[in-house]
Amino acid sequence: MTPPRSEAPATTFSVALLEEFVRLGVRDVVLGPGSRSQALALAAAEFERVGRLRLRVRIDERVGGFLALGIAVETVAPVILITTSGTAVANLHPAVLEAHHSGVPLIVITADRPDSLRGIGSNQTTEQPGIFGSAVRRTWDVAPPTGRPGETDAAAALARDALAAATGPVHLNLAFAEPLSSPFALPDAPAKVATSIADTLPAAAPLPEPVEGNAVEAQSPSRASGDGFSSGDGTFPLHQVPGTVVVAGTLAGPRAEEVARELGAPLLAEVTSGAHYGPNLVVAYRDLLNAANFGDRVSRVIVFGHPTLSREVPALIQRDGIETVVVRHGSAEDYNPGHRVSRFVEAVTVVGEPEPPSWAGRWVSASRALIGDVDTAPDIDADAGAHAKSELAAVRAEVTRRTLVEAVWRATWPHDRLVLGASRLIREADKVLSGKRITVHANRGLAGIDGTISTALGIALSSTDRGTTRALVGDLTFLHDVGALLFGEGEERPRIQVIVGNDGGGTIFDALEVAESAGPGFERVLYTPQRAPIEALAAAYGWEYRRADSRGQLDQALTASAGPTIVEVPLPRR
Ligand SMILES: Cc1ncc(C[n+]2csc(CCOP(=O)(O)OP(=O)(O)O)c2C)c(N)n1
Ligand SMILES: [Mg+2]
Repeated sequence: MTPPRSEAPATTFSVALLEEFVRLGVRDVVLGPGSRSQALALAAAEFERVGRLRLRVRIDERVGGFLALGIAVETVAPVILITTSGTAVANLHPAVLEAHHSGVPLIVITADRPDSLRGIGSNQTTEQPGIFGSAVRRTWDVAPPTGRPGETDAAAALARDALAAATGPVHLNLAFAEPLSSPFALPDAPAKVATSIADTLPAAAPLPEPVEGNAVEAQSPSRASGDGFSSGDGTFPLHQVPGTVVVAGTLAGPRAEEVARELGAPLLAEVTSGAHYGPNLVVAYRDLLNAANFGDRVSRVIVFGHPTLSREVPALIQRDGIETVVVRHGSAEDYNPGHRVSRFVEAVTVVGEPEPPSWAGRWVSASRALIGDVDTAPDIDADAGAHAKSELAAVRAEVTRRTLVEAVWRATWPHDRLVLGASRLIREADKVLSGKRITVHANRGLAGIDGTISTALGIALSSTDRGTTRALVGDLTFLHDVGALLFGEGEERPRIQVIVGNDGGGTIFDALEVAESAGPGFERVLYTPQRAPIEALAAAYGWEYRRADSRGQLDQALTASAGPTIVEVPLPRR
């Protein structure tokens, strides 16, 4: 479709750019308000009006950045993020870094002043090209459109180039000169849209030359490569080696579980791996890696995804005599503890017979024995009165970290989504939760406590499974991203519960050795105590609020609500 002509070249260019992104299958845009980016923002609003894009508007660009990240994670497709110039751009940096380390495609479009107005103290003008350093796969700094012939083709070519480069975040810095926009309208009839990005992305065909403008190539991340990497289709054959274990970190996905089964290997899968299920799952992998006849029998480790939740896994890989094969998963850096990984491969196939079932079986039963069950199972021989009494006691019991993560896990089904914030609760979850095939996400690229509610909102807004998204976070993680609770008038309010384990500060630091010896300064600078009234915050931002003091109240709260709800769970510090 030829984009409508408009009087402002800024608008004509912006419409042509979005038109091409939409044609190629991009469906989601997140933006923050601003004057310099008005042509892009108004164009995005118009594409949404005619049903060709979904648009989310957030006033805080840090929130918008993580919201876009959550949408991209859930839809497995690139998301456009639009901001004005100045500090607005810098507010995207945390989400860009997380996207870079996790390989999440974000198309960051920042508005800027023309070159002639840069470097002379113009209002809201800083050095934007290159601001994200090597955290973006590629950067373009594009001169302002002037209305000369061929500019809309250049805009379309830029969109194609950007999408082709978006294996993680990319940065389009677009200069705009006055007039910054002019009115225009798209035809009402919705154009035929592609159903999936895979249907529309240009295949291996040669891509057009980069658009005229100043393309700043970002340093490409270093990629170690393995020796002897093999077969023509890029798949590495895994032969049977006694003592093999499969490790699955964040973003590993179901292939890790399959390979563990095909090899007959214990599956040491983190709770966020997307492979935390199946007959070979070993929940108590930390303990067993340090136990005689288990950890010391390991000879080979196959790693999927990015393991971050234990010290034992990187320690294992650094032991003498261990061979490690890492299957890449699209992140910026290869996982390589102590530089001891023997091979990096793109994919694996299992060759030959699995190990005897006793190898994985021993790990699985030892793990079950170690984890046990905190839920006191009712004794069927006991009389009815005693049974009722013990059930009542369980319902009234205080919530602990373990019962909190177990209750959230129980309440979550395949059509739901679970987002785990960084800090203690995710570690507790990883230590005790049994296998269940549900979708779990955590920002483990850099494991920041920032942006967790925003990310969860992005996931909740994009999930088409009509379930509930639950974000389980600590109190500091909640307060860090409290601005994400703001829904502007008319912005969609998804089915989401933010469950806050409130222990009054950062209790993860209590586990540091220094906690024993440090003076009173420890409380101030590490624990960072807080007593913010979460109920009042919920009221201020228009969220439903529930407080769960007991396990019974928690179970009720987790299954009760439909709209955005905060569930506060007081937790003891120790
Ligand atoms: C953006 C960012 N700042 C600081 C940190 C360091 N950090 C890790 S955990 C944590 C405390 C988290 O406290 P809370 O969310 O209450 O969880 P708790 O440990 O109490 O369960 C901090 C500050 C981080 N990971 N990310
Ligand atoms: Mg806390």
